[in-house]
Amino acid sequence: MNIYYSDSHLLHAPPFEIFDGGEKIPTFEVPERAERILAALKADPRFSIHPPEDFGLAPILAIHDADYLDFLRSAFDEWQTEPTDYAKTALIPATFPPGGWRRKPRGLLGKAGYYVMDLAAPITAGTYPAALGAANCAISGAKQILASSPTARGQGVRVPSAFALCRPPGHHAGRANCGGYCYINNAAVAANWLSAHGKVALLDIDYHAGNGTQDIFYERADVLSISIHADPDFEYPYFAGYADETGAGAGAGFHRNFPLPLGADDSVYQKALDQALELIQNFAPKFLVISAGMDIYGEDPLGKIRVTASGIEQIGAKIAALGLPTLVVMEGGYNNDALGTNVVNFLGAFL
Ligand code: SP5
Ligand code: ZN
Repeated sequence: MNIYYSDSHLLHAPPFEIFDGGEKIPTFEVPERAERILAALKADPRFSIHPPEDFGLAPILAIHDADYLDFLRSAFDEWQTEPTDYAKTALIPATFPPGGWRRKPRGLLGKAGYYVMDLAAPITAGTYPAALGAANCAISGAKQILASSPTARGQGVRVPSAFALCRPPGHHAGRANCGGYCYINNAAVAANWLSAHGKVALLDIDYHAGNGTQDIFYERADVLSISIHADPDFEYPYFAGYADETGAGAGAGFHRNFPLPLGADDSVYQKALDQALELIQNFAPKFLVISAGMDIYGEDPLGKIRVTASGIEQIGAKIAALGLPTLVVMEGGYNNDALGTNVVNFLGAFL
């Protein structure tokens, strides 16, 4: 399997995030995450590591708001020019518009409150190039599964799959927002890129609801987006990911959420997965994109559901059994000791 990975993720290493209770903590979303996954993949001859191709801004601007992207590009430098009495290493706004307030201020901190969803998406000097690198990894993987998808698949021809080792992750980034460690929605960029060549299903198995992906594809019928996650009534991102959110306009019926109770185990998880996979089968997409968060793992420091290591393997096996050209895109997962093994076990199912 081809793996797409860029060292550019190292440019993004925020020194802290603000956690529940206002606690300033070292961020969970660290470069070591990608390094651990890369090491595990390198140690296994079934995987070959490739640098991404540079696709420029067009495929990103196809799903993200141009002014938002420009904010991401320029925010850190613009912030540096403002006189303040505090150190400026990581931009985190402290004022956010409540529902219905849609003014976009011209000043930097006002724009930050407008575009940033929470206190877990610090913007540092290297955030933008790192996020671009991750998006290019996702598109590179998409390009590879497109190139190796036979128009009429013969017997015994292997179904293509690829893995984009994206960091920072993407699924909380909507059309015009960052949040939850995410800046550019890598999986959505890749899914949209593939949608020019046929219908796409995007299945998000990260522990947290994929609010960004939901936002981006909510009114589209050519991309079926499905997210299985901890119930947002009790868990981040709180304001999206509910079962009754099923798409709108032309996209009515083409988004689905499967909120799970906190403490859900393998059997609860697999039941939701079976329903999601049935929806995908009925949709009959040409391509499948997986937002693969490993924070569903029972021992994850941010997760409160209890999927086991073999459960993760089984999730991979069931998804692979769909027999679709599949791009797997890395999202969350914060148990660094287990991350490499969980990713390898998940990907192994596609080989
Ligand atoms: C990509 C991804 O997995 N982003 C996750 C971002 C989560 N950010 C805030 C989490 C705060 C949740 N607090 C619950 C306490 C759990 N011990
Ligand atoms: Zn997550």
